[in-house]
Amino acid sequence: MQYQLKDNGVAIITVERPDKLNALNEVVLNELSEVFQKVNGNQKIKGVIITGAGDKAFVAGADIKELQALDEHDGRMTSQKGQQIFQSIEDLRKPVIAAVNGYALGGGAELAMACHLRVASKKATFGLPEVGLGLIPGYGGTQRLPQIVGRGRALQMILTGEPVTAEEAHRMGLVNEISENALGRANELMERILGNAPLAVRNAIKAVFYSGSKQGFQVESDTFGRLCTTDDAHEGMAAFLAKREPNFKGE
Ligand code: CO8
Repeated sequence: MQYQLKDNGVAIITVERPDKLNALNEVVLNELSEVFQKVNGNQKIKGVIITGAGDKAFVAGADIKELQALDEHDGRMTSQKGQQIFQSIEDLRKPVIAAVNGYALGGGAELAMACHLRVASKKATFGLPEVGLGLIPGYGGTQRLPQIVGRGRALQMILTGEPVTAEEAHRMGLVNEISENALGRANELMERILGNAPLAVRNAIKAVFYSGSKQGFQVESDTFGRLCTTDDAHEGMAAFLAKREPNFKGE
């Protein structure tokens, strides 16, 4: 895995196992876990972009060779471990964008789904082929995909195991945008997001993840109220009324 922190506070994480199309083995999963713990605790990091090394794959899934050796207990534990790591990505209160540059299959599609936004290259494909291996998605795919694209489309992908093209994924809302240069576009989107008030961005991510739950509206209004008292909200509204650019400090 490669990790780069840019001057603008954006961390670029590149899953790199080129000979295996960046498939997630235990080593790579552990690296992902560690890097997201660091990202969470590092104030200098404002946002994260995840991509895959090379021009063929984002991540072609969990490593099938490792899956082959699992018994019931280890299978459950491995699934739970991956779920926790991916949950820590979704729970990060800094924007996380997947720049999907090729195959996003199985655990790779699930990794992309745990990110807040997905930008795909034209040749990207998304699929959950696990049923063809006698398995089901185990890193959150049965839960996140229906939330993103609806139950019918999710079941079609999960039950047929057939991949969808970037265009199809875009049509069904699985990817936000398609671009000739997914990483470049992910960087542009990140810049745009980071130009907004940091506390507002952070809390917007949090509030959106309560959508569909009973507390969602309460979380929204409580959060709205708290943000009303921040310096950045005072600055943002004053700047609008004075017809000038805001200068946000994240306070
Ligand atoms: N695991 C291990 N090795 C892989 C994987 C993978 N997921 N994907 C590709 N590779 C390896 C190939 O075995 C090959 O290795 P080698 O050169 O040593 O033979 C190398 O990468 C290149 O792959 P191909 O030669 O197959 O490349 P092609 O261009 O011909 O095909 C494909 C590309 C279509 C992407 C093909 O490689 C493929 O179908 N890969 C498997 C995709 C897949 O089924 N992914 C889902 C895996 S299961 C999963 O992700 C479960 C997640 C939940 C786990 C829960 C924990 C318990």
